[in-house]
Amino acid sequence: MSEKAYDFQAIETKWFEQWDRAEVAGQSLYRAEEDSSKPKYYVLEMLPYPSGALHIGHIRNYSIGDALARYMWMRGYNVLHPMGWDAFGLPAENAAIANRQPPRDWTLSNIGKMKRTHRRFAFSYDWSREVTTCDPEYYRWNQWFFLKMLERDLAYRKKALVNWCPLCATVLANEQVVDGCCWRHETTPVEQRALEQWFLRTTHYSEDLLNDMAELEGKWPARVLTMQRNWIGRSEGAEVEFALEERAQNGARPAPPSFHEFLGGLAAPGRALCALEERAESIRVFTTRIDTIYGATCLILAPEHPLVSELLDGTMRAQAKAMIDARAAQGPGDFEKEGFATGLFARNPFSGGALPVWVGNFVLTGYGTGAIMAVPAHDQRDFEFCRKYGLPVVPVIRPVDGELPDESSMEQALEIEGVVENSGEYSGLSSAEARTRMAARAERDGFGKPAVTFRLKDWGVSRQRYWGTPIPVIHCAVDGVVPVPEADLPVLLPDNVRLTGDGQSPLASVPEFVNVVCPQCGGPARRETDTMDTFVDSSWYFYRYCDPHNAAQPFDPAKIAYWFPIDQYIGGIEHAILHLIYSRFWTKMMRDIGLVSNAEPIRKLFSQGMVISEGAKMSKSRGNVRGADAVADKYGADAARLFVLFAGPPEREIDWTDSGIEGIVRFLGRVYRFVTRNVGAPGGDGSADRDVLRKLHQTVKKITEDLDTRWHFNTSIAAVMELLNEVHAAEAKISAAAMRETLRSVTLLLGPFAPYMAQELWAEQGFDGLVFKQEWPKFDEELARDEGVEIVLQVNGKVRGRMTVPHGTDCEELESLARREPNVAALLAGKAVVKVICVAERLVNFVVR
Ligand code: ANZ
Ligand code: ZN
Repeated sequence: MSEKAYDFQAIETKWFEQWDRAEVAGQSLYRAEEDSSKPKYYVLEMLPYPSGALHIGHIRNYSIGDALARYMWMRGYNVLHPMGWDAFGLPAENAAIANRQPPRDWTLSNIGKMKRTHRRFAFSYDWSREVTTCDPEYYRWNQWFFLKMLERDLAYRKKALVNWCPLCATVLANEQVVDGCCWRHETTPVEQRALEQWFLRTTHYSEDLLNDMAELEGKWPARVLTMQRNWIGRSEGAEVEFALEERAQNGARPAPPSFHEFLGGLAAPGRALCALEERAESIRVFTTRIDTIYGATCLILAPEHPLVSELLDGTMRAQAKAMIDARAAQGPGDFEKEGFATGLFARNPFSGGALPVWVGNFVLTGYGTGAIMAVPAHDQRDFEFCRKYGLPVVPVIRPVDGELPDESSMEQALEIEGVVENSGEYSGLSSAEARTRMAARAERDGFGKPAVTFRLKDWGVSRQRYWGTPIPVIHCAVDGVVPVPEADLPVLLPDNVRLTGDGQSPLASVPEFVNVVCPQCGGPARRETDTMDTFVDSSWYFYRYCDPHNAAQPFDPAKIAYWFPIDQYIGGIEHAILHLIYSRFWTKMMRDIGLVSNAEPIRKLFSQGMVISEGAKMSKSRGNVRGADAVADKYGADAARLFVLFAGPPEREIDWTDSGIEGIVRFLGRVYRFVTRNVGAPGGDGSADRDVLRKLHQTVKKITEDLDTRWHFNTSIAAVMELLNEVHAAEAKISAAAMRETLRSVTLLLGPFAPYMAQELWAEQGFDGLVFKQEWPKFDEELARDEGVEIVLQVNGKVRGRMTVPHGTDCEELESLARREPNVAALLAGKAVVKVICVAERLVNFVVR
């Protein structure tokens, strides 16, 4: 054979056409086996949103998954490697408004384009399992799951705040709120409106979601686990009930106690401060520091707290409402603490003191009980609030080896665990001990209990949008909310819906969709017009891949039992929280329905780093987006794949540079020319065989171990480059047999990373079949061991000894090692060395006088 130039276009086109013909004929090359005796391996990359084009960041994600899939095939696994489309969502709707193209058409045409790119890159997907979430065959199961959750009280409806633009007269998604204003009306502040919304009870699984993370330890990135832990946010503490004091008869409020009365109350537990009768109402607070309860100086309600509307007058209700609006407009982040006194008082069940009840903007609704006891001496937020409004600060915790701080000189809260003081019978106890005893006492006396609270909230899934899964319920004036009977699924999303963006909820304007007959009473009823959050689609799509065409169930549980859990999931860190929490929730729900037996969907998770371009995140506005097709046109798909794997460790950010990929193209050219000129060549004398084969087996060993454990694709590829350099240098001295083994192995080693090149070289060597269906090369431990090389030691040309040194030891180093050999050292003693003759890897000869 004679050397050929590397023409990636010709090579990639040739194999693409050949492989694509098989694909079109329905003989997917990468089909997972249904009934296999091989061990299974499920490798998955996060499915893309069909925005229209893949960029080089996507290519990185898929190249990692693809390398792994191909490698596992070569290692003899039955590999499942599917791909699909997260096809519902707002961009399709916006594009439709902008170009008057129906969302379905826009989405499907984008999918077509992106799939072509996927194929061109030769990603090894089993396309017979493709899942498109906007397909009724898929989303009907979203609806089915929704009904199952409704039956189990895991789906429910409640009023919740949504973003509302008064000019659009419509609900806005969070991402449509820009600096507190509507994205289309930049000077119109977004309001919060309470609408009936559907929720999924993720909080039912708070404890499970947290505890089952033990199983993921070491298999998921630590920072993802930390983010999830914080998101779930378990806090242990106690709930305590503070009885409300009765209002004075004529509506006048009792005068607040003087500070001395207040302290008197503290000092004498149980003593009533005001001679007022207690009413049944009370305020329940959640605290993690019940040990500080003698230092509580007021109670603070969230402005949304039910007592605000129950007990307060119109002026105060309006004040609370203004607080809610201001906070919503403000969004997260630091804000000035504000509050007002309600005139109500509540009794501290431990000290008996009467505490004023306030409303405060920093108390959150939906966390704990939505009310707190403020302990300004020991909680910084409370300290700031109480100082601002002149409320007393009462220290009750001292450092173990220190004094109780002096209230008047405190400049900030003393947030410590310590020894409890001024706390009646609990004085002198450690914080921890006091907490246990106080919680027990609260429980015994019926005014509280130990309690756990979670930051995790239920998942609001209602979207006032068109392009999503219709929520399968019907509203009837007689029967209320009526589930759509299972037999009537799917509730089809109507086509040809006018999307004007003028503020009308799109489905509400389709009478054929809205007007239905109530399944229970047969009377006229209205269909729900909200659609589901698209995170629903991505919460279980990977189960559907296992049985994608099942028309009777979401999937056959037996198939899940074989394939699950996913062995390796690969995706961006931006999905560390929501997508993965929802997926874990969905699995637990399906387990409780009896569909799956695994508690967790994903055994191992990998979050790849971003690809930036010229030092900046890729974005349209910067004009530095590297489209996958443009890169493949210019450099080839193999080069693009190798680049994203080679440019750095896979978890790190890498920078796209033209010079970087040009280097990769040169490397591929060298490989190609080397192999083509040596295939069938007569071969050299074999004097380099031993060294070359050692290097080859070392390389196979290194790459195998890298792929099994560390995924250092970059160092794996570097090892192939290094091997090639060495073989190149010894080219003329390699026997034909050793050359054959070397070329074959190098080809297989490249298989997972550069599939076109590998396939071409495979064929050039006269082999049949697909590279990824070949067995991964084995290495000979013995050969791979670097036992070093034996060097002959001479003095004046006479052999005086031998020594073993590492391969590649240079002459300078050889000389100094040789001088230290005892025999040589003895012979050199007292003599003048006139010359040192050194042949690397062979001998050192000292010429002496
Ligand atoms: C009294 C107290 C004294 C508190 C003290 C802390 C320190 P984590 O750990 O985050 O769960 N809290 C309770 N519900 C709240 C709500 N809805 N909005 C704002 N704050 C709330 O925090 C629990 C603590 O946060 C609770 O313990 C409560 O303040 C406050 F020296 O009670 B603590
Ligand atoms: Zn009815």
